[in-house]
Amino acid sequence: MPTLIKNFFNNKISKQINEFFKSNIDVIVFFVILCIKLVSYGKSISPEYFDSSVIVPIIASLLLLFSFSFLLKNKKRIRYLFIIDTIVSILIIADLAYYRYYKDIITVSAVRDAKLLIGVKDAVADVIKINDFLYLADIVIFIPLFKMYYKKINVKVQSMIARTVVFLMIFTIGTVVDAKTFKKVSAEQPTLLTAMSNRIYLTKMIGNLNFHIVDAFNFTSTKIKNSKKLPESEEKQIKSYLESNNSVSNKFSGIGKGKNLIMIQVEALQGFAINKQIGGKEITPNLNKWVNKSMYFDNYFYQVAGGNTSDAEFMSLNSLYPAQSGAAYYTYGGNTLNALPKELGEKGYYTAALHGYNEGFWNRNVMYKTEDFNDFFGQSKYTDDENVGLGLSDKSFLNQSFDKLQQFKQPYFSFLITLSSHYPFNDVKGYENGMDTLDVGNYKNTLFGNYLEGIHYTDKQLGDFLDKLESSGIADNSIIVLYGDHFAIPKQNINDLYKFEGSNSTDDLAWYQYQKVPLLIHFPKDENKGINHVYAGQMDIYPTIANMFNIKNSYMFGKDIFNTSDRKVTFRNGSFTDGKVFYVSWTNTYYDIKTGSKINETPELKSAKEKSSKELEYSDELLNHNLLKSWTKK
Ligand code: GP9
Ligand code: MN
Repeated sequence: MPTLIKNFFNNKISKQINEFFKSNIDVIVFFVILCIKLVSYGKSISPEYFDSSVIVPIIASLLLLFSFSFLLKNKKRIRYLFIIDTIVSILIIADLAYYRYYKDIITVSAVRDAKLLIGVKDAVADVIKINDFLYLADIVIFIPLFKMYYKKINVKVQSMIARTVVFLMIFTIGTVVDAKTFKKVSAEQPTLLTAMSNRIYLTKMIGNLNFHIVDAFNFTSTKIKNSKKLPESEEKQIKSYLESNNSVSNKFSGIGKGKNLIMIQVEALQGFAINKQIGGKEITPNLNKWVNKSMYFDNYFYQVAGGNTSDAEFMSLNSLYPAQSGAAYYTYGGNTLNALPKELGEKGYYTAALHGYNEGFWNRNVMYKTEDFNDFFGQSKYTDDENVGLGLSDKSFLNQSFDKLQQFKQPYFSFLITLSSHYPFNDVKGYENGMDTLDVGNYKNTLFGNYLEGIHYTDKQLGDFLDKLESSGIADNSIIVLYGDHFAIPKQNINDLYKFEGSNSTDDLAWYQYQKVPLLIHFPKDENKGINHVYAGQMDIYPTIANMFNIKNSYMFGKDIFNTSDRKVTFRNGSFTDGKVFYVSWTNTYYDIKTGSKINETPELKSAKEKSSKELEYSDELLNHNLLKSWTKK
């Protein structure tokens, strides 16, 4: 008897499975095909890119897409599958082409800003390969096949209830698996999903399809957020606030007139490394030498947010605050800006950005057009002859950049961004070239120790570059600005830094005091050298340069660094400091910098706090509503 029941059920189940397959063969075939296409895309963009674990999110994203097909039947369903297949296949072809050119993944904002990539149009034909069209071949073959299948075979359509159950099941599995993947990514790199800094890596983690969904989500949510029109009175308020904010000192006004401007943004150069020793050797001997020949600012803060390096660039070139979330370089790629290169360009300067890494990284290929650089020398303009860490070594980058600088028409503005001293600092190949090594003792093979070695390497390359600027006579006719982009030692490793510094306090104030990056301004013949202790930050460099080069830009939130009255550094999270008091926003606490102790809020401090958040809000409104577009119309 039990066997009879078993057989009965077995037969029933196998019959049902059979029926399920028969009536859903179209969904299954398209599912498998798209899986193959997405995996093959992953493999073909570069072997090192492909990691077999990406199959899980690929399947999850397809499950989500395909689950909806169960709600449809017959012709409607085939049409849905056909549309999905076509869209995904075209996306893959576009991604492949974009990758061949930019070594990056296409985004909605890149498509929106496509007009900025006009020079690239000619290259489109080169980057699309005949084989790519194989991604569309199945559509041509399978559509008529399925039409025939449905005509010939009498497929029993499952009931609406059965199909809804299947839909719910598949949709849930897809969502749960995707949610798990996203959770893992956010735990590893908290801002990666919103800032999308490293798109290749993100695609590797979540799959191509999920990447595009997240990207579209980010794009639309900012669009919606910004679609409200700003009341005219508020626009006026922001405008007049900025116009009155713009008080420059008379010091150094016009000192740069006719001179080149060479600006070097150094990857992860932190202030604590300057003039320090370990194992009897200076960590940054070359920069220390140049600190003594320059005007050196030892209370200069990085103010970056979700856009990291790109935020440092954005602030230094625009004196506008970074985006509330994500990276300004993505969100505001299509804005009108009065960036430093644009203003210097209008004064007859030749302007160029130089960085030996993927052109598409941080959306630089788009943003440098928006900022009006005449040229961008990215990875493809450099000979890839030596690698450290992420890519082209600082040694090779700076050597090749020096040769380029010598060819530039003067006066020029050259903006160089280094790369080798990038997290996690564990590639110290540069030492093979007979460079003096640093003995980091107990810190050997720790993140902190690796950083010291890494920044020691970059210091050497910067020293060689600066020395060449000097010996070639370029420095005599240039103002050189050098600064660090952001922290190197993350919060979780900060104790090693405290230990190294012998710092007893480990509170938020202590942490903030280690968020300084060096700023050096070198004048011809080492003029104006000396240490300046003024509290300032990355928002202030453009106003300072503007004053030195006679640029009139009334729409900057920072202040000329030589204007000593009313100094304040506001951070994206609302924290601020005026050099006497430090306000830490996440605990709503004020510290007296001198004594290190907490102090109560006074009406003055409260209004300073409110002013900082007002400023951040104004900057957001200005960018979200692209106010500079109408304000700068001639
Ligand atoms: C790469 C680089 C690194 O182009 O500038 O950016 P980061 O990860 O430091 O923000
Ligand atoms: Mn960086």
